[in-house]
Amino acid sequence: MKMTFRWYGSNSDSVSLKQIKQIPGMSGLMGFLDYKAAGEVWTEEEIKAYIDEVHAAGLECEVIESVNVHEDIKLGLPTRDQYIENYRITIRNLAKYGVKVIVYNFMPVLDWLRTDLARVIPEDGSNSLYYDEAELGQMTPMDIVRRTAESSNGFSLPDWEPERLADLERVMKLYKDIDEEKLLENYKYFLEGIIPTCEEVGIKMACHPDDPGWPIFGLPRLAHDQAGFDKIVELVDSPANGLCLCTGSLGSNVANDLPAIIRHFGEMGRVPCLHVRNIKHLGSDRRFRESSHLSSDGDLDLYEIMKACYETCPDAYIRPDHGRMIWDEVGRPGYGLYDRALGATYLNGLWEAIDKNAKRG
Ligand SMILES: [Mn+2]
Repeated sequence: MKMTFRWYGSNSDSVSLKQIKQIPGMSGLMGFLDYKAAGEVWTEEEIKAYIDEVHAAGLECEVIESVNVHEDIKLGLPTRDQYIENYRITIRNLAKYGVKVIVYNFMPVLDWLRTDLARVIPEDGSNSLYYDEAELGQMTPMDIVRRTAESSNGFSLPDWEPERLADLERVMKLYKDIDEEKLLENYKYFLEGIIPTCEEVGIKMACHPDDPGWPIFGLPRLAHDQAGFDKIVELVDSPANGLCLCTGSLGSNVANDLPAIIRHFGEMGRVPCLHVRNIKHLGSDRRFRESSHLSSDGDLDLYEIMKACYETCPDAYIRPDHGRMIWDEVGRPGYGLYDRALGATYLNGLWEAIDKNAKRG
């Protein structure tokens, strides 16, 4: 296991590489060029500049999260071939600088979604990301985009880039005739286009789950339970066609048994990386907040999750996912320093205990 941290670059992150380096046990980043639009080639110069800076801070950058998939690929439009070719060039360029895993998702139009980015947790006065399906039901997609942009403390949010969402209504209409089956077909075409390149250069793709873990606004979604992921890993039968199991995203759906899902795909050799965080359901199965990582603060058993990882995918990259905002920190919602650092330390502690126990037999 390698413990990593998400970082957006020195121009757009409230957290510095020096601070990340000082978190105990931190091996490196899940890095990101946040200025690249979906479909654009990531040039060697851009990648080199970013990774040189990370290396200079004494950290690795073996995971990139994310290289976004252009909407035309998901829609299966004729222009997809050019975007797939661009994606292949990006894969090759990243491999040249030591990248081993690329996280991505195949969610139509809207990525992760919350109805409140700073919901105060009454018990301790911290705040965290919050979701209420009933509240979302009162909103249009444009409402949620506006609200998300307005409450992000001035930081750009991953996958909520204004350019990408500017023609939201037009793109939503294009999905009218696309059901799950058609989306899966378009997904297969994409994977068949890129997986041979990944195999050639030694990169693994890692599909991030839908968040929350069910379809929203009538858009089809494929990646939110074991059955859905079974279909995805079968699309192209290769270890390079892998998953980024995100416990918070999958955990939003109360039917998901996280340790069992990790074991299932871990044993298949399809889990190159995980996001590990906790979530607390609030009286209804579609109303939840993100809690601290500690098992007893939420609904997920982080000990069983880390144990499943230790036993079935011990070489995976892990990062603490979103954290709460604590100690009056101001930063990108979900991506402050303090609570994620506490999360990493807790996960490292669980890992050490599991490891020592296993070695004592
Ligand atoms: Mn995640």
